[in-house]
Amino acid sequence: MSAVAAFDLTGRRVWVAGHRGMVGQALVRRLQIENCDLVAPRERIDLRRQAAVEAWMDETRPDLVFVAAAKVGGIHANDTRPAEFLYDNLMIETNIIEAARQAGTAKLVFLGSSCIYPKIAPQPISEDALLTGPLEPTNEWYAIAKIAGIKLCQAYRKQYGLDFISAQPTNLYGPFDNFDLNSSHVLPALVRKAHEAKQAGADSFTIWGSGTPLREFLHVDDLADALVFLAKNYSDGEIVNIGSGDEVAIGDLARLIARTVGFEGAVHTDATKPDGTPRKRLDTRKLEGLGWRPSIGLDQGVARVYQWYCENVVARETGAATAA
Ligand code: GFB
Repeated sequence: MSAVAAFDLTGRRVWVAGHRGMVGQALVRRLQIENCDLVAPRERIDLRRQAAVEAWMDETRPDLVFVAAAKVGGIHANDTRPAEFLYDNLMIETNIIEAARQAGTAKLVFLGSSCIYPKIAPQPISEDALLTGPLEPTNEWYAIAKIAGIKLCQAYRKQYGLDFISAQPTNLYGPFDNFDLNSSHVLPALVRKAHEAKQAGADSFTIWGSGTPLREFLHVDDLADALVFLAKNYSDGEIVNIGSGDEVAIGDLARLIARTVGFEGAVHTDATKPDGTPRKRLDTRKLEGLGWRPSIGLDQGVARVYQWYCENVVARETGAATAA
């Protein structure tokens, strides 16, 4: 691991691949306070198409690229759409990384995921647990694609001497998350479930699985800050974890969200749904050693997300229903 002379963002052309997603939008917000030149395609590009990605990169020649574009989803989406999670992610990352090489991109930051680590790993999970055991079956497709992306960055460093790095975030949440109950991650799903239960005057809502799995949650604004920090200050083939230390059992998360929403009923569990990995708390000592720490606690972050959900998702859905 090494920190090197800072990569100065001043005047650099920066492309956030995936700038319409939750992570991409957070990165764009964060980069707006840097003195850099953000570039983005006017029309939507299908990043799974090599020719389209190469044409865009050739035209813009960004100095710095964040690979925040990915096919993402919660446990059910991962488990039921394995081909999309493997194919789309392999294509997106391969196209961007190779096109960055061709375009002479000076620095690239690839986003992996905590699900790259073995299902059963010593906790907290340190970076060197990668490829030491079998993956969690519900998301091995996504994990294999993300591991391939990490290895591409390492291979491009080794063969071409390029400053391509990769970071592994823990479970994320924040504004512009996906609140669709079939495809979302747990936190936005429970915000919707608790809100709708309250609105309906229901006496309970139901969470998937046993409620006992532990998850660590990081607000996407903290993630974006950490990614910009790494772009500026980190240059090494070794991967870096980005976590919060905010670990909670899913049942307790449901109760925290219920309190935030003001729902006073019960929380039931549904054992027919998968639990996924029992625990995946990240060891963040490497990132802390470099000098970065998160600043948004889970209670505060959940309150902010609930407000965003009401002002955006609920407002839009209510508006659409009224207009119909
Ligand atoms: O966030 P989540 O879908 O993904 O689920 P993973 C986390 C835990 O919450 C699981 C439980 O134990 C779920 O069973 N859960 C309870 C629910 N109620 C719900 C609900 O209503 N919706 C959802 N979605 N979960 C993902 C991977 O795993 O983690 C991705 O599938 C990615 O590939 C992401 O790596 C970070 O944490 O289990």
